[in-house]
Amino acid sequence: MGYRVVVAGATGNVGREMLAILAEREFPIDEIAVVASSRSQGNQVEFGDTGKMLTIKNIEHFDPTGWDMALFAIGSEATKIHAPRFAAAGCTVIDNSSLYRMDPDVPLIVPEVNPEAIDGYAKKNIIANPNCSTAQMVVALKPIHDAAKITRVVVSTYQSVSGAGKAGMDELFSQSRNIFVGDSAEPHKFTKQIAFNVIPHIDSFLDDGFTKEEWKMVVETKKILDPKIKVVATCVRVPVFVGHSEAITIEMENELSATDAQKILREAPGIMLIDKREDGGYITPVECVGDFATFVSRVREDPTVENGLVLWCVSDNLRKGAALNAVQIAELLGRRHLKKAA
Ligand code: 11C
Repeated sequence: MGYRVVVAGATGNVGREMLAILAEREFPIDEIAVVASSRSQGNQVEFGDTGKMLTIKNIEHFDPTGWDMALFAIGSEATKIHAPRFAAAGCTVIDNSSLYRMDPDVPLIVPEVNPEAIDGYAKKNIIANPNCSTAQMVVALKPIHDAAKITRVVVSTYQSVSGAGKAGMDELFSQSRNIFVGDSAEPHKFTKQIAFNVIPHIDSFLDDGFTKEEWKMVVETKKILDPKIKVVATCVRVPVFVGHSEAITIEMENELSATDAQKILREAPGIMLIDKREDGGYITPVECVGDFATFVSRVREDPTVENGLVLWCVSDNLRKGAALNAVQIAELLGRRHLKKAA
């Protein structure tokens, strides 16, 4: 016996990936419903590559009673309206927005890192999925933290335009083309030209000069991995369609050589170590698209501190950073709590 599953926001980048990954991983489903705003009502989406077409229903009129779980990818405003309604009807919400991530009554889960935290989900019947740049970083940090106790992390990100939705991808495509043919490269979605450029600004600015994206990496890492770890981030948008990259500098309480770190990372769940120390012996974002793994390359010792490592981490932001992590949470919820499927 399988689950009755709802995907909310099935027309967006993340919602489409959720459907694809549910199908790819053969998540046990008895019935699936796709819901979105009234604008998309009646449109059809394919359930992954199964050939099965699903008709989108209006979320406003959808009754979640009797549905086991809903994967939400609809943004914070719509989530605020619908997540409590679904949760109260007994349908567990796995939410990809930032709305509930720091709520103490809502677990923020990366299954490779803090699976046990899901046990508190029943307080609100909502489970939060982290920001994409946090998710891949904590997967890479977890085995190193277990081995040598991380005290401080300095991270610079190189984030793809798909993190800003389809409009971000369209802007990179049209600006690149326009620049080639001599047309206007005026920005609309981003604050500056993104084609052939990089922008050190993701999400809104806070009073201390950091951006909200940078703040999320700090507070979400503390909630998922360890509240004692100090994190400072610089988040940058780069002209890449899919795949976020991160240069991560780590300080630890105990010594851990680069060779030992490589060994630990090679064995760690969710990680693919590609680290050959030769031309091309590392991963780049175009190579990780469509993959489930968090890739780690260029592991080396930091000679400027007593116990330090530096590494390069790349993952498909629409998968591990969003849809895959949400489906892994659904699998974890099923295994630990619902126990319905065989
Ligand atoms: C980006 N990380 O790349 C953002 C997208 O809090 O879930 C995801 C924002 C979030 O723009």
